[in-house]
Amino acid sequence: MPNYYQPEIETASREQLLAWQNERLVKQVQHVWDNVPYYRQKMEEKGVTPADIKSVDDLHKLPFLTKADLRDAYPYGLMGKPLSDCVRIQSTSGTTGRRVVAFYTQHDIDLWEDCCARAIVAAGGTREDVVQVAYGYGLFTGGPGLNGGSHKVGCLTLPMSSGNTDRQLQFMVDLEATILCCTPSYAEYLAETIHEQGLRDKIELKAGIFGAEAWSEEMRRDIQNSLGIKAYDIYGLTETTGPGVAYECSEQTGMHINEDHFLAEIIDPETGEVLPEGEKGELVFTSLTKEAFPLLRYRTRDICVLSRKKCSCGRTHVKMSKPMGRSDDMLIVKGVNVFPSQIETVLLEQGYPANYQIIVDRINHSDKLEVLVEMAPDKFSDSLADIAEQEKTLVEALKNMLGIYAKVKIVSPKSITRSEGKAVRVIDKRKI
Ligand code: DLL
Repeated sequence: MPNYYQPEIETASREQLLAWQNERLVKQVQHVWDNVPYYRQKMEEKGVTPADIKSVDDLHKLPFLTKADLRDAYPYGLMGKPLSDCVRIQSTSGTTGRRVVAFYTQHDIDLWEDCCARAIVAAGGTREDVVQVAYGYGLFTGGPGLNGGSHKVGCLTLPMSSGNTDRQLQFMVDLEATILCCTPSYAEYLAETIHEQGLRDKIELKAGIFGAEAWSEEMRRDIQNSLGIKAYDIYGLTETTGPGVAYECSEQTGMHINEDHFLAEIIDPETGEVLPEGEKGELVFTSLTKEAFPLLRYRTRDICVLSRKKCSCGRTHVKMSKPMGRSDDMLIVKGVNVFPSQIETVLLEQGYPANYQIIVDRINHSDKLEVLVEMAPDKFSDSLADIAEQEKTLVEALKNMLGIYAKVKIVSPKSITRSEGKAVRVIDKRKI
């Protein structure tokens, strides 16, 4: 059984990593030039040829790819291999426009599963573990990615998919699952149900690998306390394979990017200018090893910060901060940028659960922001005056965080729909 902690790669020196990246980049650019006419044309329009790309230092010369390009080229226009070499597709849910369909050769799947295996190992996983995969299976990359990674580590894998909460808990208890993989919002829901059903002492979980949506440090604390586990973040997107592009280690201070497969840049989302390490901006990925869907300089729209600070786990790969939400998740309310994650931080800091709904509307030509939040059990009160006081405190805390007024309504426990996959926190009525 291979060991998916790969110190020769994961703790490689910066020079060694750069050497791999340089070699792979040159090869990948040639592969794309030869096989993806859509991107070749973009390079030609910019006056760049493969001969101009000799190392990572030349990356900035390449054109960006955006979600709009993916739509333009849908479904087959960005493929780097003939269909006969491909064995799988995965796809996004298509909530923000046309679906993204990504293609994989068997080699692509192997490398993707290696990346997910590294994530499981970094969360303490070994072949002794029982991994409950409660991400959706099917077109969504979450289930298949972690499933494959878990097999590679040699864990006993429970391919639960998302939903059917009672069945999840039955298997979790009966098969003594030790690692739970799902969205953080579903982890919250499972934790809530575990407590309601008095199962807290019957579960053996030690770790969770949670991602696919933005979640705050406060939510991490909440889940860790309520399940008695360590909660690790995992990041990825369909366009770049799926989960496992980056994952957290024991330090829990950001996610190591699998730099031997993905080159990361941070750019200014307005100007496209590459920003120095430590500055906040849009994350851009170049896949160095993918064959079937080899995206170069793909703009993720996720806003984060990269850091090369030494990590206590020994891994040398660059770390990305938790994405602060996608640039297209960002709401502009009365001209002010509002990220749902900022609202979540305030609610959890004030002791409310992570069950909330953000409603934005435009009434009489003016934007209105409203936040519905469930009453916290330990703050429960029947007194309207008490509730009004609690709402007032939240309004003030939100104003401090966002700089604008948000109406707050405290609603009954369990009245906001729970999520089994990615939570839908925002209803923007201005777009309906
Ligand atoms: O969500 C892949 C995935 C599955 C990642 C399971 C982790 C775990 P998509 O459906 O294509 O793929 O959505 C990708 O989700 O651009 C981010 O905006 C967001 N996202 C993914 N992971 C995180 C995370 C999967 N850990 C989009 N924190 C990305 C915040 C995340 N946002």
